Amino acid sequence: MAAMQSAAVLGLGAVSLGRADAAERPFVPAVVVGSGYGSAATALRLGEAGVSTLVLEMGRLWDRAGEDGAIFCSMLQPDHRAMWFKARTEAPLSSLLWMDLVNRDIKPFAGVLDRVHHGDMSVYVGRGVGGGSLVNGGMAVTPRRGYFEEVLPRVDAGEMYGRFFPLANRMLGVNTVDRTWFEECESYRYARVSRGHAQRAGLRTTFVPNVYDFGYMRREERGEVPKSALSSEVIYGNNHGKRSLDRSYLPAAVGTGNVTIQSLHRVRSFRQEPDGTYVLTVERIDELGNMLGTTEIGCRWLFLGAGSMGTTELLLRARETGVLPRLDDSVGHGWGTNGNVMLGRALHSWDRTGSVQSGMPALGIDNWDDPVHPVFAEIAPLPAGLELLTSLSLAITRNPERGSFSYDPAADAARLHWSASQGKPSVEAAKALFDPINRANGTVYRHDLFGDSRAFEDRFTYHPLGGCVLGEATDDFGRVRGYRNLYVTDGSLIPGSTGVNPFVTITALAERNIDRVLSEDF
Ligand code: FAE
Repeated sequence: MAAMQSAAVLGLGAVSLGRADAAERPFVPAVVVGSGYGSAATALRLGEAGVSTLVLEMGRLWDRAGEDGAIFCSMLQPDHRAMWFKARTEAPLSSLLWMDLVNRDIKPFAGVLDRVHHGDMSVYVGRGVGGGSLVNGGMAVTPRRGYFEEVLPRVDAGEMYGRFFPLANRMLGVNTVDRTWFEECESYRYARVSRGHAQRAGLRTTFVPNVYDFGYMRREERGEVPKSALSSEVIYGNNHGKRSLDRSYLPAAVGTGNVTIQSLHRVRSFRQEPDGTYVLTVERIDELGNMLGTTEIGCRWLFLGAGSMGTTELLLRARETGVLPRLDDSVGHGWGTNGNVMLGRALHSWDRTGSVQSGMPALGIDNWDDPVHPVFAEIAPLPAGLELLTSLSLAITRNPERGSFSYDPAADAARLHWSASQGKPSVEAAKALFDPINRANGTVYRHDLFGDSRAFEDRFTYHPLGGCVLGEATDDFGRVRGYRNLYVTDGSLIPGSTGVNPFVTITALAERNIDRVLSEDF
């Protein structure tokens, strides 16, 4: 497989970023901020159209092996590579038997996973060239058409399901697990056990496609190739097997000859010049967080793909500091958690889940048709390397609550407003699904996994969505209202919920929007 190809293919350094005065200021036709799903799709299509494009990513390029010969560290032995400038890891499952056995002290570094704290809610995001694709579970789910139409009613669903979802799936390298192998392999025993429990409660499960190469995973199980998914790798990066964006869209974008990616470049702010061009203020940092300097870069077309949290902050700062006063009032609204709740159930001794668990989920409990509490629950691994007799789930629920952002001038940062009570609908829905599963199987919730005695963890999300909602803060194709040649191209366009894991939707929507923008605005 095309592993470890990133550095050369991504061809860094082709644009030299000079001093900050206008005469010397580098100018590129298009800038894309961030290098996650929306950005990667946008950069590729710009490059193919012959538009010289610079991608600015605040995280590092994950191309160099550490002293242990691996690019990423494993979940079981996290080190400085694990997290974005933290002194201690902040894993979603923070305790076992109420003991602080999971997290480790680490050296602050430009690591791959960030947990951004905002009062009662914290948000996990990927940092690096490839954004969330570096850390996520690879679950590549096309949402139900009916729900998609409800969430984004102004988007032509026929075109999405006929053209852009298939395109996104193809480009991302989505594949499905071989059913025969799934039924007999050791590494999905945990999923089969949970499926059995769901079925006993009369519930339906469904196979979930993934961008992890299932052929590679089978060879891992046979001991033929270095292990990744079967070696507790997920959330802090996968050394093999996963088709993250640095192995799909981004090399293709750079391969057009028109796209350059600069890592460790954090866009601080941007303004518009009287001639309508944009000037970005960009901080260059090193892997230890030292500031190397600030640079200005000019561009004609500016695409914001810094993720729901990053893009919303950039636009909010621009509006609230008076730099882009015509930005719509809806910027900073319509944010949601995709109804995320995590929970674990303690199983009987005969329900062994296995000490080797694939880090890439392949099954979900699909109860989205429930009229009161629709839930799509991913059967998640607990790859601790030992038998824990536990079934872990990440439930995606239909939570109507929405958060909003305000600008804090003292910190020059966006603050998310989301109160603990807003997680209640998610917890109720997860309970409505898993209480009957427990009853049917004589199992109970674990209360020792999330730092206190709660069974349902709704204080974090993996799926931040919204903040610059399509058709509100932007037009129906991501053009930011009030300003020409300024676009949003990431999860912030989606109003808080997709009903399934979101990256396929984010990618397909970005493909649709850039297709229209290239034909009308260039
Ligand atoms: P995203 O991928 O977050 O990329 C934004 C990029 O912009 C990042 O690389 C940032 O470092 C960068 N950035 C931010 N601010 C700046 C700035 N000021 N200057 C320069 N760069 C900046 O955005 N989704 C699924 O569909 N399936 C899964 O199995 C799944 N599992 C997940 C597991 C974990 C642990 C996590 C954290 C997420 C998971 N997700 C999953 C969510 C998915 O990764 C996420 O929805 C997408 O990555 C969001 O894509 P965006 O393009 O919006």
